[in-house]
Amino acid sequence: MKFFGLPLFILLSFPYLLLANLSSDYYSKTCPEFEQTLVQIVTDKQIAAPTTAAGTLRLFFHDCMVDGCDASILVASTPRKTSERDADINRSLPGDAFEVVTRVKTALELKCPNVVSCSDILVGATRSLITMVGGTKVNVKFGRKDSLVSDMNRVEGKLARPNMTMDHIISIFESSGLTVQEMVALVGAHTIGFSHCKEFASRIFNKTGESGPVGMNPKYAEELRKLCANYTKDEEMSAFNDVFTPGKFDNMYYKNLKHGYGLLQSDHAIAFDNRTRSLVDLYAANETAFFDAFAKAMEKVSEKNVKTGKLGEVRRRCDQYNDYKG
Ligand code: HEM
Ligand SMILES: *[C@@H]1O[C@H](CO)[C@@H](O)[C@H](O)[C@H]1NC(C)=O
Ligand SMILES: *[C@@H]1O[C@H](CO)[C@@H](O)[C@H](O)[C@H]1NC(C)=O
Ligand SMILES: *[C@@H]1O[C@H](CO)[C@@H](O)[C@H](O)[C@H]1NC(C)=O
Ligand SMILES: *[C@@H]1O[C@H](CO)[C@@H](O)[C@H](O)[C@H]1NC(C)=O
Ligand SMILES: *[C@@H]1O[C@H](CO)[C@@H](O)[C@H](O)[C@H]1NC(C)=O
Ligand SMILES: *[C@@H]1O[C@H](CO)[C@@H](O)[C@H](O)[C@H]1NC(C)=O
Ligand SMILES: CC(=O)N[C@H]1CO[C@H](CO)[C@@H](O)[C@@H]1O
Repeated sequence: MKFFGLPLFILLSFPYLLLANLSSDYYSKTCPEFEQTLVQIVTDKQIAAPTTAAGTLRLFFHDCMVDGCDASILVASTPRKTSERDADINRSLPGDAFEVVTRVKTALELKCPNVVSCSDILVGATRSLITMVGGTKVNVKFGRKDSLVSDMNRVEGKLARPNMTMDHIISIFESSGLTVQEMVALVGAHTIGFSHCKEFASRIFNKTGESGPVGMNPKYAEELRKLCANYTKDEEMSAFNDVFTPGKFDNMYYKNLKHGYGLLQSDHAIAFDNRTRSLVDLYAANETAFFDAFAKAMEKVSEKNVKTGKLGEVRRRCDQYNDYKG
């Protein structure tokens, strides 16, 4: 039976084009080498550049919070349009994370051209890197398409900043459909990686509270002041987010917060706000509880709002739309 020349079953299945339709074995027939190639390249990269894991996890989060995981953050700006990755908040996203995605994409284009999306590569790489640095297994699915849009102006208000109030931060997560509990679990990502001095300078240089600057452990604050002494001249100066186990994905982040070793104002605040404190206590006491909550929340972030079917494309180059004309 035909209707305007289209088989009826295509019309009837149209609503499914609008629904996320992801699966764990999405590429098993179209690109059987997908998993093995991705894991190999990501592993090599992490060994050569150990900051890759944290950088990639942050890149994943920033991509997915703005219109779903769709690789919109990977698109380069053009003279006519400033893309997401050049929004102010993205300026410190690290080159290693972009590079690991590009390397996987280049390898996969040789093995199965035009099949694997850049957004799936970023999600898969993030999943593998988390376990590589000691973290939990996250069961991510595949089948996302890459966005046809990337706009700097779509970023504002979708990502929290360290100097925001807890009300504001919670409302940002809630407007993305994430609960307070999911927020506290996700911020546990700050168990790895680092922050530039300017992100916490006002805590260590300006305000002084009872036990050191704004609740910070005084010795810790002193060390940070030394480390960041020149930060206005040298913008690269940074400190580990988790001062005790900086490269390991564990629950040390939450333990730190209780004792004034939270680096960002927002980190410190979640250990003392009524709505979040009991969750921080739970994750500090029970790493399994943290890992379970983190994995569930990350799976949710990786699936919400994604584009499948005709709502996106499989980009040939992660930094350009396929119809890019220069
Ligand atoms: C309250 C919400 C959050 C705020 C205010 C926040 C803010 C920040 C800031 C300011 C930095 C330092 C960036 C730099 O100086 O280069 C940072 C780093 C980082 N953030 Fe967050 N973040 C939040 C939540 C998250 C979440 C939910 C994730 C992931 C699930 C995440 C993952 C990371 C990672 C891995 C780094 C280290 C990046 C690196 O070492 O290159 N953050 N965050
Ligand atoms: C959705 O997934 C199912 C099961 O894998 C598949 O049969 C169907 O063709 C998919 N639909 C679309 C629109 O991708
Ligand atoms: C928070 O930080 C941003 C950028 O770092 C700055 O533009 C803004 O004025 C700050 N807000 C407050 C309330 O300090
Ligand atoms: C400290 O406060 C002063 C005045 O409010 C401001 O000009 C300066 O930039 C602040 N310094 C830091 C490190 O935040
Ligand atoms: C800061 O800069 C001064 C002069 O440029 C230099 O003597 C000092 O060693 C620097 N300190 C740090 C911690 O980099
Ligand atoms: C926390 O909750 C208690 C009791 O509900 C209340 O008295 C207190 O003001 C709250 N503190 C903050 C910082 O909201
Ligand atoms: C830690 O959390 C896990 C997962 O929620 C739970 O099964 C376990 O009983 C908890 N352990 C303790 C000691 O409370
Ligand atoms: C990694 C990356 O693309 N960073 C860009 C973020 O934005 C600044 C400012 O526009 C660019 O210079 C960086 O290249």
